[in-house]
Amino acid sequence: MNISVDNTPVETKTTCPYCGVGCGVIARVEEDGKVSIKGDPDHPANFGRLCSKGSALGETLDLDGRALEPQVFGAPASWDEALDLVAARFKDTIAEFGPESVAFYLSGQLLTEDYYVANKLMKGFIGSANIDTNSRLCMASSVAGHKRAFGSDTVPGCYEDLELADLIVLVGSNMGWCHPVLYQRIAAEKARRPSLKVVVIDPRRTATSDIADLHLSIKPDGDVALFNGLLAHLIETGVIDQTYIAAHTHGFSEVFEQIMGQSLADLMMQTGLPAMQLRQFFKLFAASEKVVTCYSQGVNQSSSGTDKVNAIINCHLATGRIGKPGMGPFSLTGQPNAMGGREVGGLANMLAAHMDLENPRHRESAQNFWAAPTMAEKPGLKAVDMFKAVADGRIKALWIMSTNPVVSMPDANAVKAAIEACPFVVVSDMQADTDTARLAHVLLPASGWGEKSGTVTNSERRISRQRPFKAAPGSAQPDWWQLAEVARRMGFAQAFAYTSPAEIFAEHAALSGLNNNGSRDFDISAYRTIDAQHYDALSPFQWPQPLGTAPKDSRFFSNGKFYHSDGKARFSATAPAQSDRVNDAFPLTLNTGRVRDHWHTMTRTGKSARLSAHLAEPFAEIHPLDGRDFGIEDAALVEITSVTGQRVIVRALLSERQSRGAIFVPMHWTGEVAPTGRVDTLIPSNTDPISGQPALKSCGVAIKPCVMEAYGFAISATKPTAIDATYWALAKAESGWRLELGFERTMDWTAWARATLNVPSDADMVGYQDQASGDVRLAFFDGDRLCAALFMAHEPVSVSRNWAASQLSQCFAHRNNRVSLIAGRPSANQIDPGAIVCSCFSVGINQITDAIAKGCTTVKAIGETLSAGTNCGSCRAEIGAILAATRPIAAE
Ligand SMILES: Nc1nc2c(c(=O)[nH]1)N[C@H]1C(S)=C(S)[C@@H](COP(=O)(O)OP(=O)(O)OC[C@H]3O[C@@H](n4cnc5c(=O)[nH]c(N)nc54)[C@H](O)[C@@H]3O)O[C@H]1N2
Ligand SMILES: Nc1nc2c(c(=O)[nH]1)N[C@H]1C(S)=C(S)[C@@H](COP(=O)(O)OP(=O)(O)OC[C@H]3O[C@@H](n4cnc5c(=O)[nH]c(N)nc54)[C@H](O)[C@@H]3O)O[C@H]1N2
Ligand code: SF4
Ligand SMILES: [Mo]
Repeated sequence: MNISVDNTPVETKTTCPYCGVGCGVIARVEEDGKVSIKGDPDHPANFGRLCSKGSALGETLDLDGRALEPQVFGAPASWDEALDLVAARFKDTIAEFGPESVAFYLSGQLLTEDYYVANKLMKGFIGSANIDTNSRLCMASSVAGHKRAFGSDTVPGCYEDLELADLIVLVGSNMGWCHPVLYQRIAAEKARRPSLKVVVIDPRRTATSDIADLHLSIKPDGDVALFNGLLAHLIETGVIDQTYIAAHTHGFSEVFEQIMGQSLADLMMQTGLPAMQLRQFFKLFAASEKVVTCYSQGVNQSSSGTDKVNAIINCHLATGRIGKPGMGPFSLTGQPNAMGGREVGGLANMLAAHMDLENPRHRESAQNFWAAPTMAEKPGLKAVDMFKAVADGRIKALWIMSTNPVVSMPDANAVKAAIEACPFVVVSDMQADTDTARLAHVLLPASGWGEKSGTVTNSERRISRQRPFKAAPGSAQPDWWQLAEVARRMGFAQAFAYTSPAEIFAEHAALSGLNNNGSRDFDISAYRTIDAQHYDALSPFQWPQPLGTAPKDSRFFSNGKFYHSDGKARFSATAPAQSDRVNDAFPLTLNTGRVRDHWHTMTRTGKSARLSAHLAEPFAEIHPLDGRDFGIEDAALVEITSVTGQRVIVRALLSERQSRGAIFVPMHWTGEVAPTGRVDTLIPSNTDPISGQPALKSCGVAIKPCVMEAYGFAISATKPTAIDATYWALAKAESGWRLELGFERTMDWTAWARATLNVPSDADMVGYQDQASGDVRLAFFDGDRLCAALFMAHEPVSVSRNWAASQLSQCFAHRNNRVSLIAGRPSANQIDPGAIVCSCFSVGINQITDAIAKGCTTVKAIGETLSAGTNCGSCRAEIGAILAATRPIAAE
């Protein structure tokens, strides 16, 4: 903990644990123990800005649900008991069935030091490469594409390029919601320099498209065809750089053969885009020397993910637009340490320090350096295959760390069944009740953000420190410590005698320089002897930084030199995806991804009421015409099925932002908070043949209305328990919880409410029941305080959610307030904020439309009146959209 000598709280500089932008954060533990958070003005990723998730970090640090002590077969245990058991079971399994019978499944949210230790233990000491991570679901296609093109997994550019570019193309990236601070940097630059053009390529019109000069609503997986079409256009119009191609690349003629001669009609068919838009995009790209193409999961998570990456890179290589200020392909990393995981070789087909597992010289170097007894010699199982091997019994001991595969893997129920059947499962997590942690034989409590110490690397290769500012609760321990303790108990004491992350970082830095001499891109050997004090003080720096050099901001490939043995880059011939996923039985494409204010499986963002208010239940975004065709109304419940045989039930949101023939369902909802909302149960585990990354954005599904006998909404001061309903979705509210409900049969609602909402037996009940309409309204009071309320109806209930949730903190001494609560709407003197738009200041849509009616005509004016949009800015696009939609009415 950081307490200064005179006992006043001090500020700790650390890094945000969410997305790959890697913003610098200043955390301050106040005297009352609360943690206040602000952006670090000196951090080169964000210069003081934070998005809604980053700003709310202080609200996610409570102990609710935290794993506080080790558990062995469901019972509390000491660390010694737990670690001895893990080591013994792994050792015995290896002795009996060989090293390939065990596996680690890790995460891009581990710190580099955790990751380094895990990789060293598995690849050098256990002697298997069965170590894979959720980065397989995230970055694998980019890694494979980079290696194919450059001979190394290198992101060439840096964030500054976005401010130097004349054209930014965002492909399969909802940057406005998923990399918000980078998006704000672009928006600010565009406001300053309107000649900067932005093109968004995404089947949906997202918040990101709101600053786009051109939005291409591409057909799912039309990207390879589009970029091949672009390359053909660049060739035909003489925009390609023949000198660059000749001097620095190989393979152009094969690609040329493949892509030329395609008709426009064909291209229109494959991309689903009108000729005019295609021409507009091609011309813009051709005319803009300084172009950055950013891409994310709409590219990577596809059965043609690697080809998409290479089709994009081909266009940059052919024009020589790479490695120079304001230009280049730019893969946006998702997780805070997706990049760091790749540095330590955290995937099944990599070695450490960007060395190749299949290169005998590299293996030998690593083995000597580690003094390792037995090196893995062949690639291990990639995530999807790893869980298949767990299912069929080839893997008998599995350690899952910092990831929640029961929610996030495709064919999630098959993954769940595999874990359930596995003879020995260890889970290290901060939370005790995640869908995955519940299945652990041994649960190891991990210290989390704010408690642990180490480094992360962001999308622009910048390494920053995560520093602790509070003690870990219970007996939680960092992941590197857990791994090193098990390694020692397995007999590898000397190689894992670490006492601090600083020692691990120094070893990692030393390995990066080993026999390197510029032959590998990743080299941070300048830090190979760093001591604890300098590690503590380490400022963010970009790699590479070889021994004897000072930190400097850098781009790769500015000299036209790549990492294939001949120093040249490669063009790759690419093939458009086969679009055989939809058929008569499953006629719509299921697209999945993220929402603005939640992080993955919500184990942290779900703790913040502010973040939960933006979108409080799982939903499917459906085009209104598809809604009409399938008989689905806005706000109704919809049932989604797929070839996996599973069904998902979520709320329908009809929106013209969605393209026809496809629906979008977010990935965030879990068995903990909305059991019918686990969208990954629908997605079959098809993968990209090169990268092994699953196609998470394009499975065929069927939809139909899910008609319930009764619908409900509840608020409760205490966490509801044992929820018996067909559909439910639980979210945190200020002072309690909110719960959406759907029932296939009616019940005794009073009894249901008392049991589920934990109503004290002596609470006062106020309510009414209308037999004809089926409306039931019940509220329970403990003195002047509201304990719980339940609103039931035959139709989806039209109670103002955020207003109702805010009632949990109100005083109910006055009878009128009780009546208005039962009526489900505010009395005349109260304001109903409506659905929350700005989560930083909890400003709802009704307040915004009210401000518009009172004369606010710009986003800025709304900011000045309500503060909305003035902190992180993530909601500015939505405020703009509300203004646009409201203007005609306001003008009347
Ligand atoms: N708020 C928030 N931010 C996050 C995260 C989070 O959980 N929440 N997670 C982080 C992580 S780990 C990651 S990986 C990133 C992901 O960041 P993004 O990749 O930006 O996010 P996604 O929502 O997964 O998908 C991006 C877009 O791809 C589009 N898409 C789908 N299919 C296609 C296609 O065939 N072609 C094209 N061109 N586009 C397509 C989708 O419509 C979607 O809008 O976000 C990071 N940031
Ligand atoms: N349908 C669909 N599925 C997807 C995606 C998609 O777009 N669509 N995206 C995929 C992508 S890109 C990703 S990255 C994955 C993410 O999916 P997951 O990795 O499964 O999701 P998280 O919720 O981030 O899981 C992190 C877990 O680690 C815990 N944790 C946090 N900090 C620590 C720590 O320091 N140590 C330990 N031991 N535990 C910690 C958290 O409590 C949480 O349980 O989902 C993938 N799945
Ligand atoms: S953009 Fe937001 S989530 Fe991403 S690192 Fe910055 S503050 Fe964190
Ligand atoms: Mo990710």
